[in-house]
Amino acid sequence: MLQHDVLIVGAGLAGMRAAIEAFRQGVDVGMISKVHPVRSHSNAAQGGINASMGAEGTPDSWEIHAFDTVKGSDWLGDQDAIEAMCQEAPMDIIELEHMGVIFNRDEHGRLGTRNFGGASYARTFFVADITGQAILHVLYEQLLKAGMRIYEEWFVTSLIMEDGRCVGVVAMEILTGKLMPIRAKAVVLCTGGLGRIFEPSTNGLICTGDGMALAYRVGAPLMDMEMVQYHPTTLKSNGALLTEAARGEGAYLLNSRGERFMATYAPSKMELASRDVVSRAEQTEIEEGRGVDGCVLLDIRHLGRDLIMTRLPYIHELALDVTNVDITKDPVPIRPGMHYQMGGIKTNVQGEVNWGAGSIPGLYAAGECACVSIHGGNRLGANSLLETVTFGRRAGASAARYAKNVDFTPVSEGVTGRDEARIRGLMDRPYSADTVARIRLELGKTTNDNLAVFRNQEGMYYALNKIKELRERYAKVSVNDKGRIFNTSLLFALELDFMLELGEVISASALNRKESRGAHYRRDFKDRDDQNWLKHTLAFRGTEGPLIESLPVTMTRWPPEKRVY
Ligand code: FUM
Repeated sequence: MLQHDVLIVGAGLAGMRAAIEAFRQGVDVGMISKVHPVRSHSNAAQGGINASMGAEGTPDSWEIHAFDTVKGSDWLGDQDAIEAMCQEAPMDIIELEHMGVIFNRDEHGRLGTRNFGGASYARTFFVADITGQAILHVLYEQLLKAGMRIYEEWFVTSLIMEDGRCVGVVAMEILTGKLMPIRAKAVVLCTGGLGRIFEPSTNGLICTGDGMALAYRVGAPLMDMEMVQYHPTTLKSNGALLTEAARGEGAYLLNSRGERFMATYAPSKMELASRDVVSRAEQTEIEEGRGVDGCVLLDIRHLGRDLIMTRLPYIHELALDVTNVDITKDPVPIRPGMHYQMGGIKTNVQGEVNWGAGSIPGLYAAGECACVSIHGGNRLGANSLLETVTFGRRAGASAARYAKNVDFTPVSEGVTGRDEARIRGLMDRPYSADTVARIRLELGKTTNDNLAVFRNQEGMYYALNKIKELRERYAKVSVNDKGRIFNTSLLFALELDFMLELGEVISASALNRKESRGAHYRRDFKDRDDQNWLKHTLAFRGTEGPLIESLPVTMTRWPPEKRVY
């Protein structure tokens, strides 16, 4: 039987960083990914990665970075985790640089930074507007150097549990369609986000929430799943991201009257207020009739062609390809679009799946699929790459330490039986006119219409009920491609099962929180209510759907304040 001391599921930045750290601890590490590692969605991260290194001429410090993050989170982030990340960030960036990431340099040859939203000082390190891609490729080189086993294009269908501990995974080799158990002393979930539950989304088609669903199904709670980030600058036609770095470099947001409307909503930070604030401002302008064909305008022209082509070449190409707008010459229409899930599998700062009242020994999580919780109600741009690296490293180290102290648990080959039956069920059903693609699209439209920048009770109920209906339809749908070899229709069907369950968790968590905080803005409860709602949402899997509980927020040194930009 295949086995590893530590098995990492997911090969984006969190997964790669976890794998490198576990390998350094001297244990046998395997990594499994449903795509080739450098096709992981971290590849799409554009603007940069945050760390406060006390930039010359500023009083910036890790404490100010931490405070900005707490404020960005609307005081829902856990301050112990935020402190750990901001303190360790400089070391993590320097290590990436030493591994070979060619970060931008300033005119003195030192690592140079750019501004980003919600930050008091410029502390975002970057590689033009392809920062995620640059880091991902460098970490991949490290994995190749280490020579660890990478299961490319394998899809995990379930976690193997024994006496409440996670002892491996069942996975399908996509090439053959064969299901196999992989035994592991520790499993680290680093499977990224769930963006494609929404349509459109800035996320790649592969972002289907797999790890969150896998953990949820074995009893782990999903925390703060109502906190879904809409990025202020996405293209209308396909939802593609135009990086916040454009505004960091000085781009304006304009309404149909040519006004920089952020002056009304965030007079001191303007276009660089936090994302929830900017997205709500844009949506208000659009809804009140000051939009341009369902959008507002991002105007970069005044930055000049040289700067655009040096620092933002990728979005120049993207806007030209997708909308036929040359951003050196014309403003480009943009609007808020689904970008990131702040919530996820509840972990502690060591990456262990642990919620105080319970834990799953042997199971770890890091990156977007996890909720440690750095981002609380709203993530600051460029804190996600940082989170992947810092908490990927921490989770990899903890998993390796754990693995050194336990033995492998016997796992029978028959453990694949339940998943095999599930797959046979999908394949053996007679031809259905209803399709996986149709259900997925309806799911995406439902969430995007009802769980977006502005929410209300009626819309969220509608979403919850509609998703229940979609789950009933899913139970009757068939996979019409009956082969097992590289059957992407089967893969999409398995992903959709995860997505529908998570859509239900998002809707139920959102309905439960009766206040507005961060990205969760309710028109029927417009204010933040610290007295009743300064707490995390925990969703556990029940037989009839999510069971909602709560958990206190960890406060260290920053009590709640009014949040203005
Ligand atoms: O706008 C961006 O470049 C996105 C960065 C992020 O989500 O952190």
